[in-house]
Amino acid sequence: MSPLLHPTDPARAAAAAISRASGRDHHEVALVLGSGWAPVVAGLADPGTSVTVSAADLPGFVRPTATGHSGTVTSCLVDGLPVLAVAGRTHLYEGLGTEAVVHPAHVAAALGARTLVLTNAAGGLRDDLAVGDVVLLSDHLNLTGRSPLSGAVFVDLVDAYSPRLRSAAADALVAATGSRPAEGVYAAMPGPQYETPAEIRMLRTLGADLVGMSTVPEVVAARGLGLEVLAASLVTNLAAGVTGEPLDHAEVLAAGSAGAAGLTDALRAVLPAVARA
Ligand code: 8IG
Repeated sequence: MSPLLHPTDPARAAAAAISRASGRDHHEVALVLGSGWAPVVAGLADPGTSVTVSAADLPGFVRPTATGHSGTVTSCLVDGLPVLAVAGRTHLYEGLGTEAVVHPAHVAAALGARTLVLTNAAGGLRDDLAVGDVVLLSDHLNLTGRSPLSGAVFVDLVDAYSPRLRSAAADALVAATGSRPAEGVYAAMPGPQYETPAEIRMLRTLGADLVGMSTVPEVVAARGLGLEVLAASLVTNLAAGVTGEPLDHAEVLAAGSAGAAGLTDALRAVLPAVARA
């Protein structure tokens, strides 16, 4: 099916600049690294294949404001596969609009990527989730009240989180880490405040397993652009009211960094697997 959306002009310009800087005009997979995942860029690339551009030097990217988001765009090979890794996403709560939030998805499409891999840090809502777990998203609840689409752009979101890619990623993770990742439904909240305990009870009642402030706009745009999507959350906290403890952003980020070594191995296994799937 031909896509309902086409990459924006700034995304095409950014893609052209990335191709020029890297000497690669095609990137098979684009990867967006959320909080806690950014350190993996250093260990992801096949040695000597990595070219990093500051996001600030590329059209359409805005300087990230949240702590833990570095704002770099790296072209590299992962097990021979051309990958674009964007570290430092824009969030809805920054107030810069949905276009800035979904820009990496548009750049991915402009670079010819077939697959977008989105990562984030999230609060765990389900009893069997623990801090440090990687959870593959199976679906979402868009509770942001926002859409990156406007006009009569009726994007289908059944199987938005590709079952094919989830299965390939899960098998790759079993091989790389010895354990099969859980799957879960991600609820996107506008933020930037964390939830109240009553909101957490509400989210559980609604069927959410994870809660965060990102990813969903990018998924919506990516599906409109015709990209296949894989998304993964790193559980960095048990959501407010699950433990009764207050949530601290610094502690949430520290939990993210602690898991980074394992995440590099996980992504080095998953990216080629989803590209071959
Ligand atoms: I990391 O508990 C992370 N991001 N809304 N709630 C929301 N976003 C988050 C949370 C959380 N943890």
